Amino acid sequence: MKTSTLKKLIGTTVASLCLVSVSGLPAVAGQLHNGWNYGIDSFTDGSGGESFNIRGIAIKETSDSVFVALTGGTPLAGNAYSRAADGNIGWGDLFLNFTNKKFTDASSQKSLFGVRFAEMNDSGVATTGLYGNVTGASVTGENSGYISLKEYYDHGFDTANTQGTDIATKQAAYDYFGDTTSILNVIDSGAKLGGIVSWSATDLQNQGLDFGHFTAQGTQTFGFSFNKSDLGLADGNYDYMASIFLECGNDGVALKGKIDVPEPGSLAGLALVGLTVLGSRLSKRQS
Ligand SMILES: [Ca+2]
Ligand SMILES: [Ca+2]
Ligand SMILES: [Ca+2]
Repeated sequence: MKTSTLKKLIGTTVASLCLVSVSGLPAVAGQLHNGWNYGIDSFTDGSGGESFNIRGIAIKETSDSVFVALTGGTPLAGNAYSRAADGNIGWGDLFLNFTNKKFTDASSQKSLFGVRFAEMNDSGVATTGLYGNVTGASVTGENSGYISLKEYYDHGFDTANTQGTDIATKQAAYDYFGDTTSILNVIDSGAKLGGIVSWSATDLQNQGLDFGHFTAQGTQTFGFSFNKSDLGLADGNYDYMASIFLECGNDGVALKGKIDVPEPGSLAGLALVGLTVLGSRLSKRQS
C-alpha cells in the first residue's frame, strides 16, 4: 500500500474519531445515545392532543445506510378525521437539508432531499422513496391545519423545543422555516433516487434505538432506511437539518446531524491495514 493512501486512511480514521467527539456537543447536533442521534420534541405542543403529537426523531447511519425513526401518538397510517379532504391526517414527508441554507431557500432552489414513507399521506410524489432536487409544498389546508407557523404559535404553542432541541425557540423556527410562510410539509416535486425499507419498533430497538432513554417513547414508533449511496454525494462529511411536520402542521420536529460518506473502498482499505499489521506481527513472531 502506498504511504499516501495509508496517510489518507489514517486521516479518515482521525476525522471519524473527531466527528464522534464533536457530535457530542449540543451546539453541533442532537443528542447521541447508543449510535443514534436524537431530536426530542416538546411533549405538549401537539395541537389536538396526543394523536397529533410528535415526541421525537432519531437518525442512525451505518456504513451504507441511513435509518430514521419517529415516535409519538400519530400512527404511520394517520388518524381518521372527517374535516380532512381525504378523511385522514397523518405524517408529512421527511426533509433533509444539506445546504446550510434556510429551509425555504433550499426548497425554492430545489436543493432539498425528501423521503415519502407514509403511503396514506398527501405527498406530491406518487410512491414512497428517497427523492432529490426536492421542492416542498403545503398540504395543511386540505388537512384542517395551520396556514403558517405564526398561526400555530399564536394558538398557544409557543413553548420550548417545539421543533426539537436543535430549533428550540419560536424565533429559531421562524428563521429557518419562515413565520407567515405556509408550512411546507410534503414533497411537491423531485427526482426519485431510490426506495426505502420500512422497520417496526422492534426492528429498530434491535438496532439500538431507545427513545425511552429520553422518556420520549410514544405509543407509535416506526422507521425506515435508505441507501446512503442513493444520495449521490461525493465522499465527505455533510451537515444536515432533518425536519418533518404532520399533514396539518399541528406538530413538527427537526434534527441537526452529520452524514459521513466514505471514500469508495476506504472501508476495505482499513481492513487491509489491519491485515497488514497483523501479518507483520505474525511474521515477526515467527522469525
Ligand atoms: Ca410534540
Ligand atoms: Ca390527509
Ligand atoms: Ca413539535
